[in-house]
Order: sequence, then C-alpha cells, then structure tokens
Amino acid sequence: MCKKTHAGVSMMKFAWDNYKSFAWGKNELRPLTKNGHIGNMFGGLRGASIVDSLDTLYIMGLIDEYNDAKEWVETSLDLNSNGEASLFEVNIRYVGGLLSAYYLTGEEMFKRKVLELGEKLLPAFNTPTGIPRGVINLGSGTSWSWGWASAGSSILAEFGTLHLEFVHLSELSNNPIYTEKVMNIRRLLNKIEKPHGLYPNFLSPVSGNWVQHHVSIGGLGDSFYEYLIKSYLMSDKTDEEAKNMYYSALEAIEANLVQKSPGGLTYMAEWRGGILDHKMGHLACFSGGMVGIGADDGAPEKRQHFLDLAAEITHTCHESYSRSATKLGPEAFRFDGGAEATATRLSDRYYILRPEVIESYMYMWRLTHDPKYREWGWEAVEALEQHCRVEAGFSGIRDVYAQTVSHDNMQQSFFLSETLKYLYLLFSDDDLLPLEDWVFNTEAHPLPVIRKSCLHGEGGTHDKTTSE
Ligand code: DMJ
Repeated sequence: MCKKTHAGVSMMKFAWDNYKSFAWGKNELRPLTKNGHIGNMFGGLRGASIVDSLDTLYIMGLIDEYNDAKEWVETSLDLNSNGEASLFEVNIRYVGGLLSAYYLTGEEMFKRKVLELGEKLLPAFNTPTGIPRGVINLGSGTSWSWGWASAGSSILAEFGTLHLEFVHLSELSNNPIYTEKVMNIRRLLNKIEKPHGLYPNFLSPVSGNWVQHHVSIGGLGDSFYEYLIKSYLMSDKTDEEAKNMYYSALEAIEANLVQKSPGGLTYMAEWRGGILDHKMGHLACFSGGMVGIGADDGAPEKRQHFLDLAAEITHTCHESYSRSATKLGPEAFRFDGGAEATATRLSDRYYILRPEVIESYMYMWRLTHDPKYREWGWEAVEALEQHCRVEAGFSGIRDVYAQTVSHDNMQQSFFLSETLKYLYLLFSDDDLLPLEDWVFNTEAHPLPVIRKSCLHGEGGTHDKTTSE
C-alpha cells in the first residue's frame, strides 16, 4: 500500500474511532463537544455514520471496525421509527449504504434490512402524478412537501435521485414495483416540456408541472443529471432512454449555463427564468466527474470535447480551493463583480467536509492518469489535516479564507462515506472497484453494473473490493 493510500486509511480510522467513542449509534459526531448529533433528516433512524461507513471500512480493509459496524446494523438499526424523514437522504445514505454493503460482502442481513426499509418508502409515491413528496413519516407512510419548497413542490434532485437504488431494490426483491415507481418519474420528466431543454428544480407532485424556472447543476438539481448517466452505465449500457435524456440535458446545459470567466475559467452558472446567476456551488463540482464518465458514450466527435469540458470544470473547482487561505473551497463561489472562483458573501465561505471536488479528482485520475489530480488530492489531504482535524475527529470550518479557522463542530456522515472513500480510491490502483463494473451512488456507495447474465440476486463479486 502506498503512503498516500495509507493516509486515507488513517484519516478514516481517526474519524471512525472518535465517532465510536463519543457518538456511537447517533447520526453524526460533534468532534469539539465530543458528543453525538441526531438531527431530523432521517425520521428517527439512527446510526447514519455507521451505515454510511460500512463500505468504506470494508474497502479499506478496516475489518474489525467493519465488524463492529455490521453488528450494530444487525442488532440496533431499528427501522420501526416514526419520525419525518427526507426520502432522498434516507435513500442515498441508508438504502445506498445497505445495498453496497450487501453487494460487497454478500451478507444476507444487509439484504433483509434494505428490503424492509425499501418497503417503507413506497407510500411517498402515492400522489396524483406518482412524483413523490420530499418528506415521509416512515411509520405511518404519510408524506408531504418541504415547507420551504415553493407551492408544495417536489425537488428535482430529490425525486430524480432514486433510480439507481430502486432498480437494485427490484433486482434483490424480484418485485418490479420499485423500478415501476422510478420509471414513472422518468416518463413524466421525459415527456414534459422543458424551457430551452433545461430541467427546472421544482415540480408539482399534483399537476406534474414545473413550479418555478430555477435551474442549477448544484443544489436542488445536481444528482438528477448524475443519475441519468449512471442509470445508463449501471444498466450495462442498455438503458437508451436514460442515455438520450442525459446527452440532451448536457447539450442544453452547455448551450445555456456553461460560461467562461474573463480569466479563462470554465464554470456552470445558475439560471433563473432566463437570467444567469454567475455562481457555482461546491455541490456543482461533482459535474467534472460526471461529464468525464459520460464522455466515452457521447457522439464520437464530441468525446474529446466532453473530456476537455470535464477537465476544465475540475480545474475551476481546484482553483476555488487554491485561492483560499486554507486551500479548501467555499460552499459557493462567484464570477461577477471582479470575483473569479471566490466567495463574495460571508454566508458562502464555509466548508462542511464536502466531497464533490475530490470526487471529480478521483474520476479524472481514473480517466486520464494525469498526475495533477493526485497532487490536487494530496493538497486536500494536507488542508483537511491542518484545518479540519481536531482532537476528537474532523470538523467543518466556517470561513475558508480565514487564517485562523473556526470549527462548526460537525463531522458529517458523508465525510466518511464519500470524501475519505474518494481520496482513498484516488491513490489506489484502478482495479479496486473498476468503473466498468461499479457505479457509485450520489453518496459514494458502490452498486454493481447489472449484467442480466450473472447478477441475479447474488451478493459478492469477483472484483477486487477490499485492500489486501
Ligand atoms: C451528499 O449527501 C451527496 O453527495 C448529495 O448528493 C449532495 N450532498 C452531500 C455531500 O455534499
């Protein structure tokens, strides 16, 4: 194992050990106050950091830690909870985490748990259009829209980020209902008229019409686009509808949102009813990797163009890191009023251990083997160690431009699931979870490509899925 891969493992072990000491069974660790955080995103479900970490621990070969996590899931993950859960968050973290744990290890218990949980999500689809609402009570099955979403609408990045997990739920249960639910969403989105070919972020689950014309590749839109291309890849390149929707969406994005700054940086702006907002969120930085993994299946004459676009976006996102005092990137950066990849508002300067920039480094490394992606990943390791590591875990910071950092006291579960996993894969050989065989859900949980001839409900795989 190379020294840099080892660094990823020791960071994971440090994050995990502290979670275990101070927050075991809670959703996240609060590393400054050394206690646990539960929050209200998962409707009474607990142990988000455990479920999100199962595959990372396993892949890294942290087997004692993985066994502790597995035992907790078996004995203490109580799915009979009664609170208000985000359908999206439960799906990407719990369903995704349990599915990948099952596929990597072949442990039947994970399959039982994930099928039990999957069933509890189905009532969210009982709306006039079948577009699910954002919030569901896992006990009663009642669902409703987020109070902050305009006019009772559902969010594109939420109802559009169910496909990969739901197709696997159908595979494992031999029950087509999950696939039917997400195919119905797909059908509606494919059919509905789109302004300039773009997908707005808010849709009414009652009328099936767009509610506002705000378009973003960052928050509220992001993973919908990611799941189009990944649905195609996960189907062993048979899902032509997903493929066509992805490339048409990308064409509209390029025509309307992709911009070049005066300093030559390529970025994806946001769109508000035809008016561009020259801002890119940290969340939108996943798109370097997305455009990269989709490059090969585009029209032959556009392949190099897509790869170039992916590299340019990843470069811009790296710039948002390298232009800060901490070498970590802000939540959102702008390209107006003289700004070039920097945050101008105080409220955009925080970094909460998000993965998207490192995620794009990992994909671009695998696709090009250009050493700069590993160099950039290593800069991020050093910055995380210097500014986010505290006595009892890793913490987000409030201002990436401040020389003396102020910590937010939260070790997000996606730091263990995504940030540290992508860093580890960036410094590992390509045959660890090869991209031809595995697709990562939006929380970085690997799901196998479905090859009708050999999957059929079997857990386990012949690929290299763990460190020796
Ligand atoms: C993760 O939970 C997922 O990557 C999601 O798609 C977006 N936000 C966080 C990480 O930033």
